[in-house]
Amino acid sequence: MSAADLQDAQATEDRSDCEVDRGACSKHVGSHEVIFEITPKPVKTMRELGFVVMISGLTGKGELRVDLRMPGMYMGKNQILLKGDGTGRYTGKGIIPRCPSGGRLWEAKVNIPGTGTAEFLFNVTY
Ligand SMILES: [Cu+2]
Repeated sequence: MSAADLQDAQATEDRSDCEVDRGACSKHVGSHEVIFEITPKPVKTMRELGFVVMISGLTGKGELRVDLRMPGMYMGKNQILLKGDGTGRYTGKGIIPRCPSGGRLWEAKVNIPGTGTAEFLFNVTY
């Protein structure tokens, strides 16, 4: 496959890096493992969703902020606050709006205090 062919294939292929309908996704940020999950599945727009983030080594009872956005399109500010239970598990609820152009790719940016962010790219279902 030529470089141009490869580029074409990448432009049309699914850009998600988290198959959120199949289970939890995991990334490493600094020394932390960050596990991200949304329920119920399939993950649909315009309904209340449960967000769960588990972070190894961050066991506070404070709040964790998740920013939801569509890559390349402003869909309004959508921040979800997750509450820690003291074991590294953070839970909260939020809604993903319907995209007027039918786009399905969303990014959840998990803000980890003092460390940075973990980004998860996933598709929603209509
Ligand atoms: Cu959109």
